[in-house]
Amino acid sequence: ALGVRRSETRAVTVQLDSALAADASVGLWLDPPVLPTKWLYDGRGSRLFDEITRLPEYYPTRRETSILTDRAGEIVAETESVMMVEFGSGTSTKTRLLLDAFSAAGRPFTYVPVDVSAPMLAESSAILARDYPTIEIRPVEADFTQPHLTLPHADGPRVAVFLGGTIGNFDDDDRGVFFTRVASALTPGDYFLLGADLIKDTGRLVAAYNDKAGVTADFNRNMIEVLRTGLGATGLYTDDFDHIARWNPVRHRIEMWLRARRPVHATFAALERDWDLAAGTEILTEISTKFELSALHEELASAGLAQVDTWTDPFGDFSLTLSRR
Ligand code: AVJ
Repeated sequence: ALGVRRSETRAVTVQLDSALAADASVGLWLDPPVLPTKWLYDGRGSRLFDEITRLPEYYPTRRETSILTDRAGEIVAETESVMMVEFGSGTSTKTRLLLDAFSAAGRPFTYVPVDVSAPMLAESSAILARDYPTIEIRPVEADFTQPHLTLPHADGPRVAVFLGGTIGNFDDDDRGVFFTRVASALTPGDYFLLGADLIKDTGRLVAAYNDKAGVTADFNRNMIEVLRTGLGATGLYTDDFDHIARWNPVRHRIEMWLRARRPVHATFAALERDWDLAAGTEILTEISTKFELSALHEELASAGLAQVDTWTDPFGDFSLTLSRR
C-alpha cells in the first residue's frame, strides 16, 4: 500500500511540472518562441498584476470599476437574475459591486465563482460567504476554456460575467470558441456580461503596458523566473531579457514580448534539452486585444449572444456589454 501511495504522489508531482514542460517544449522552439500567458500568473505574477491595476498608466481596472459603480443597479433590474456565474473568480471590488446590487434586490441569490485553482476558490468563497450571509456561494472548480462547461441549475435567469478585459488574452479563434461555449452553457433567457477594453490612442495603450515604475516589465520578466524554477534551468537569467510592449495595428492588440539582450545558452533539466537564443530574439508572452464595439457585438451575436445593452465609462476607454442567450 505504501508503494502505491508513493507512486501516486509522484505521479501528481510529475503532472504539475509536466504541464509547464509540455507547453515549453512546444512553444519555446517555435519561431518566434511563445509561452501560454497563464504561466505569467504564478504567486509572484499575480501579486505583480495586482500592483499593475493600481498604476497611474493602467486605466482598465479603474474604468471598469467606474462603469460597474454607475450601472450595477441597471444590470440587476434588467436581468432579474437569481444567479451570477463568474469566470475567473474573485473577491475583487468589481465582484462585490455586483453582489451588493443583487443582494439589495432582496431575491434569493446564488454566486458561482468558476476557477481552475481550488485553493483560490476556497479562500475567495470563504471570504464572500462571511461578507454576504444572504447569498449562497456555490464554487465550481473548472477550466472555463475547456468544452462541456456545466453550470448549476437556477430557478430563474442566470448571468455569466467575464470581467477585467481578460477576453483580450484570447486570440481571434479562441475568442469565438469561448463565446460559443458560453452560449451553450447558458439557456435561453440567461445573460452574459462582458468587460472589454476599447481601441484608443496608441500612446496611452502602450503606456498602460510599459509603465514608468517598471512593474509591467517585472511582471513580464517573471516568465523567465517561472521557467527557471519550474523546469530546473541553468544559464537563464531575468536580467538577460528586455520587456517589450508593442501595439499591433493589424490585429489591434498590445503584444508583450521578452527580447534577449545577449545570446542565451540555457539548459532545462526537466526537458533534457538546451535552449539557444540569438541576441535580439523575441518571445511572445501575452496579447491584449482591444475592441471596436460594433465588431465585438457581431462576434457575440454570431455565437448566439444577442446584445441587450452596452455601457462605457465617461472617457470611452472601457466597455461592458450585456447580451442575452
Ligand atoms: C488581465 C489580461 C486584463 O491585458 O490588460 C496587464 C493583463 N498584462 N498588464 C491586460 C496585463 C500586463 C491584463 N488582463
